[in-house]
Amino acid sequence: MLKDDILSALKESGTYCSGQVLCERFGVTRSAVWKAIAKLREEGCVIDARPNRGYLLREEGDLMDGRALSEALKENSFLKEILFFRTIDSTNLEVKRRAEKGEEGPLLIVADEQTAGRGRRGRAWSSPPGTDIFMSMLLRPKVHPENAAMITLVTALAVAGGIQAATGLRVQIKWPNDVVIGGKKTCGILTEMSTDLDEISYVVPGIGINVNSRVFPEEIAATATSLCLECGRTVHRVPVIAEFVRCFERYYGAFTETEDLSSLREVYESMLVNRDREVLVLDPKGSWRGTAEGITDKGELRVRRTDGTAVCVRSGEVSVRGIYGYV
Ligand code: BTX
Repeated sequence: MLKDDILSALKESGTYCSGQVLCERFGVTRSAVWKAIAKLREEGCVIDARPNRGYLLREEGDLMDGRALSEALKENSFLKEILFFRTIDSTNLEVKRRAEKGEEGPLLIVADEQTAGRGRRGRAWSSPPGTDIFMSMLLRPKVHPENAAMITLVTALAVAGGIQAATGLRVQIKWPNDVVIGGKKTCGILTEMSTDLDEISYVVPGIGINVNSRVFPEEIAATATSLCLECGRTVHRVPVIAEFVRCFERYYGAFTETEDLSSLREVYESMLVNRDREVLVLDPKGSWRGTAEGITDKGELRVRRTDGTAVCVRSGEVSVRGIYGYV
């Protein structure tokens, strides 16, 4: 892409680069160069333009492309394939289309923008271009379908671990699968599954991480945050993805070995934002309050009711809220 070539040329030069030189080097018109510069600015690059001197790259922003992703993940032995899309309807939909055609996986699809990003239960996931991470994996685990819901918790753990490793931020998990920083949502996970008789055909964990978004649609502005807002600087997406994959490989391996979370429970609980907090359990049969104590080996939330009895709450059947708000 011309804009990627121009960015490389500006980086190489380190000083002002004339528009004429760029036109000649890439065999394009001045207006094509100008359009590419405008696109780079849209993606967060800070570029000075001066008459007679040309363009100077002051700040790189965060560009993501397939080359950078493959390079960052070249040591990984878990994923058989990594694909990058500049724009797509939904990475979950693309993985499912490929799974239905018989692709084996493990496959990772990453997109810079989604035009139909999906949340759970038909909700939407805000997916603007140039700033955040939208990715999905194709997995074909040999576990009982009943245990597949735990993959969502494994994914949340890997996202939390990946963000922590890449940024140093203190990350927490709102059971079962929201990754939160400072009490606000920075990641959502949508896991979809297809079964064939009593066996899993495939599982698709889809992950949206707010990385460099600075403003959010009004309806989520109070509950959403991003890595950039929390760190106070632009965060590069590729290292976050690479650290996530590293963590995921380890945690997923531990899960598939025992088909439960026995070896991950401790680390999950250490990140659990609900732990020892009062929660409101939104059971369709009637909401009730209690104190969250931790999770079980099957990934249920252990909640102590006010009458002293302990109840294990399953994800998918109920949701949990903090009694004063989102967490
Ligand atoms: P969820 O149902 O838990 O969350 C959706 C709700 O979260 C929305 O109704 C809205 O209130 C809020 N929300 C929407 N966008 C954002 C955002 N960017 N940050 C914080 N809050 C938001 C969570 O569903 C599952 C999201 C999975 C998204 C990934 S992206 C890659 C993959 N492809 C795809 O289409 N979905 C997944």
